[in-house]
Amino acid sequence: MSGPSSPTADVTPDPAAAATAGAGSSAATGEASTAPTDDANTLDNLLAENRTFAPPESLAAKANATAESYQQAADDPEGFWAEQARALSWGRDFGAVVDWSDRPHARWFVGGGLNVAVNCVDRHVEAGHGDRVAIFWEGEPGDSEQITYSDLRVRVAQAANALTELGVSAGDRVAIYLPMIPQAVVAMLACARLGAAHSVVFAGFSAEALRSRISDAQASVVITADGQYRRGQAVNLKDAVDEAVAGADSPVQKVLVVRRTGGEVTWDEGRDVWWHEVVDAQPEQHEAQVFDSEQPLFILYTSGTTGKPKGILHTSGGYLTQAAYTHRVVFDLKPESDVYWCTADIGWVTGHSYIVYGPLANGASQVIYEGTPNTPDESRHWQIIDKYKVSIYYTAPTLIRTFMKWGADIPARFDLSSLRVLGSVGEPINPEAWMWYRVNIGRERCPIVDTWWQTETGAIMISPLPGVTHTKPGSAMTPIPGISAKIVNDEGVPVGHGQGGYLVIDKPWPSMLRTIYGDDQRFVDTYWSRFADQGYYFAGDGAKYDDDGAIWLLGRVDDVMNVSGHRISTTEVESALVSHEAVAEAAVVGAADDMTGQGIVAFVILRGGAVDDGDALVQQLRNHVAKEIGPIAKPKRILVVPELPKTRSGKIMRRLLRDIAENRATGDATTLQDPTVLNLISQGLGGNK
Ligand code: 6R9
Repeated sequence: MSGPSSPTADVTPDPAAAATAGAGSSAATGEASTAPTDDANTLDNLLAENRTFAPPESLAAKANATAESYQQAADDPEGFWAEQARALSWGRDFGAVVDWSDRPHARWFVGGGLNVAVNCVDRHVEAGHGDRVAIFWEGEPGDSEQITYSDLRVRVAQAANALTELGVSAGDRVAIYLPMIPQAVVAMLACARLGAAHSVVFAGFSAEALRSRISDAQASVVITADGQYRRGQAVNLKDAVDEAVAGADSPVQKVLVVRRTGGEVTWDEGRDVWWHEVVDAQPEQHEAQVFDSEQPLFILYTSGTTGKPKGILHTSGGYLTQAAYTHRVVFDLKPESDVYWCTADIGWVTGHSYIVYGPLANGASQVIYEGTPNTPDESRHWQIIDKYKVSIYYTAPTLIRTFMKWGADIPARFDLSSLRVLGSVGEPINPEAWMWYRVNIGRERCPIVDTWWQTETGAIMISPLPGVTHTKPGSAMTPIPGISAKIVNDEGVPVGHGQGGYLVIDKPWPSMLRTIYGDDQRFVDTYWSRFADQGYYFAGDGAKYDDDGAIWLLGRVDDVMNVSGHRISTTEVESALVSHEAVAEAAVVGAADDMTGQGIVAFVILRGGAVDDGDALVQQLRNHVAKEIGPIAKPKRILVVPELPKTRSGKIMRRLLRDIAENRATGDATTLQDPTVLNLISQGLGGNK
């Protein structure tokens, strides 16, 4: 593993040029113990937040977690995790709980064997819960379906048989590009059942994004649909798959297509097969094999600080243990009586861990909704909660802020009395949104769990426990039992209460990523070299302890933006812009945005000869980014400038661009190679919006 002096420019903030993307930047500026100038107001506001809320007594009395578990887990972490692992069904018992001898490569539940799909489905049927509804599925146009655990068992067995017929076997990679329909869950579980790793690609991503992910994972089969419903419209999906497969540097043998919208599709006779033809005809039984605890379960691509997305690899035993455990204690799940709903898409890690693996491993009944929250109108979520008597609701701050904008009178018209626990994930939740959520959705009865974690951590790491922990609006509070995290300064030394720095995880955890698929060196460099001396995992987030030692997350300290809870790298958007013929150079920053957390602002220098015809060009560039990456990465604003501010070593000083994007006086510019460029930029912007 590389030493502390190895190049880590991709994640190590340059003290001068850092603090580009996060909401807070004490860590990034290296001023770990003092509030940074840029964000002093935000920090002061956060730390002046002293409201606390006790867990409701009725919930505390019957909670799945206890206050003692923190100490028990700290005293004997391996014993604690072994106990959590034993809540699963193992086909072959494990020996050592964790092998950390080859750090930073961990192996969990060493030598153990299990089948993840059997744990999520078959064992509930065998335990007599076959008639329990696993999925209350709600389609966007209003169609719906109830799938019991017995139904799910049959569907997964049939899909596993079909995939076998299409040539998939253990160790293969299968790309899944599907909307939020039951087949998405079935497809993931069928891969897991066969020991094949799935790579789910968000169906809102472009053909180009799908192509690069198919190539990187060397997927042999793609599972998709003819189309999907979005905001009341049926839109084609299959075309993007055809384009992606044609350009992919991977031998894709088969494309399995679910008929969802019934729209026209082009068909490749030798390659394409309909789901309803090959899956529905399969036998309803499938013999499941036991796979090693470290069998790859999935690859999920996430934005890094360099252009190429990172294929985060998760394996089986440890991942499932922590996904199931956290789902049980953080949401206080009672599988016999709760109706759980996580509003994420399965294209994101939250959908993997808290729609598919955690809830199903726990035998939960859950709602899965296909569409957007304002179709047919802005009350759709409250209608669904009322209809299915949802008791646990897990969503993202960006959506909560959208609901705030739409108005409290909309949820007020619905019976939300079934709710008992509310969750938040994806980005820091501002205290105003937290309070709005508590008052207008939770009706001041429901604890809010603000859950911090990442694609890389696989499962929740920092969160209150709803029956145990006091909560504060905007704080993720403390690491859950079994997890050890710290806030450290630039030198890796833990900071005290009231101080800020970098968030690190100082002990291995079961659902930790095992590597970056196909690029183990990047795994070591990105996460383990910043604090190599201490052996800490570097999460890339800034954080602060308040005077009670509660943790407040302050956003990214690297060049990753967080737009509506989705990670998008500045470099990725810059590369997309520069790939347009009119653009010579581009710099992208995330600027604070009331609605989406951060909005993407791009500064572009045009090539000689390119004409700045204002709005038309800007629109063209925005569409170009949407085509290259996906609509989610469309810059909110694009500013054409004559120069970009750079340091002597040629690094773009995004911090200064962020000042401009957020309409502030620009901060310290003394390390600029050419201090006059800021004037040039400001003058140039005079005519721009
Ligand atoms: C689960 C997920 C991870 C990044 C993470 C952080 C931000 C997520 C948060 C939060 C503050 C929370 N983040 N949850 N920040 N409070 N409760 O979102 O994974 O897409 O990989 O994003 O999201 O910055 O580093 P992922």
